[in-house]
Amino acid sequence: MALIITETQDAIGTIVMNHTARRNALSEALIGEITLALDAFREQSMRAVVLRAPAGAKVWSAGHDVGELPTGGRDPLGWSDPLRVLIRAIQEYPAPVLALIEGGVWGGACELAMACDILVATPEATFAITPAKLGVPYNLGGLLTVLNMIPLPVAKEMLFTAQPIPVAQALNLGVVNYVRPADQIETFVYALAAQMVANSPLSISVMKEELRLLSSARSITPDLFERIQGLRRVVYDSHDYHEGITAFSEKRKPRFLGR
Ligand code: YXS
Repeated sequence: MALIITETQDAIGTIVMNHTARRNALSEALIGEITLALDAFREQSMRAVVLRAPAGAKVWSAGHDVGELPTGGRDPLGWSDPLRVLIRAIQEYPAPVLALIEGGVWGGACELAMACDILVATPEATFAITPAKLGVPYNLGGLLTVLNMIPLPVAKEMLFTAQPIPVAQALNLGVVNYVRPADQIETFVYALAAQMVANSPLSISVMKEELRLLSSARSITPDLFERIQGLRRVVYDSHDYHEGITAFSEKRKPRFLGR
């Protein structure tokens, strides 16, 4: 069963995440279909991509598929983790990717939305960054995506509370470009995409890549890298990480012991 619906029109490719039974949890299978669609759009020289859930969705995406997170002893968000692969695919796609957001955006799906170039959401949309709720040590690249989008105090609030923020706050912060009612958002997003499609694709793709390189340019020493890897290993090897994952699968609140 296809987990996405794709269409192309006027040099705009559309990907509808359509695994609604699992609230578009970003499983390896769903991510595989999305990345294949992006490859096809690149082949077809699509000059803009719209990433969305079905119209009227209450959940845009429930984030990383928790059932696919390792239960301990292995970095849950390593370089080749499907979510990391998807984030890079979006950031490296050589044209604007517009997130059309309806419903709740959870966990790693917040980073997916923030990896897009333009975010347009309905008034009901919410954003919750949830590693702390599961005991997950988010990875450096993921935190950089967040930090490039959200002022530090708000990023810390979202990361430490794991609670959703309303789209009005996201708009005030500049995380979201526009808020439009559900009955107008589709027309608005495709008109915005059409404006970009009418411009020079070469100029836009080069500027998108320049901005990606500039926003990820950070000096990090081997010592610093190894210290961070060690800190994260303590977390994903901990009782609390295993408890967070287990509690989710058992549909109960986790009991974190701080070890
Ligand atoms: O019980 P069944 O088998 O029907 O499955 C249920 C849910 O278990 C499943 N599902 C998920 N499965 C794997 N991973 C997920 N992230 C996930 N989310 C949902 O989908 C079926 C329907 O879910 P249900 O009944 O809860 O739907 P609902 O409409 O009542 O509630 C929708 C949500 C999104 C509010 C609720 O499903 C929810 O809170 N999901 C978890 C959101 C979340 O905490 N995501 C973070 C995932 S971890 C992640 O992204 C990163 C690793 S991190 O944590 O670092 O950010």
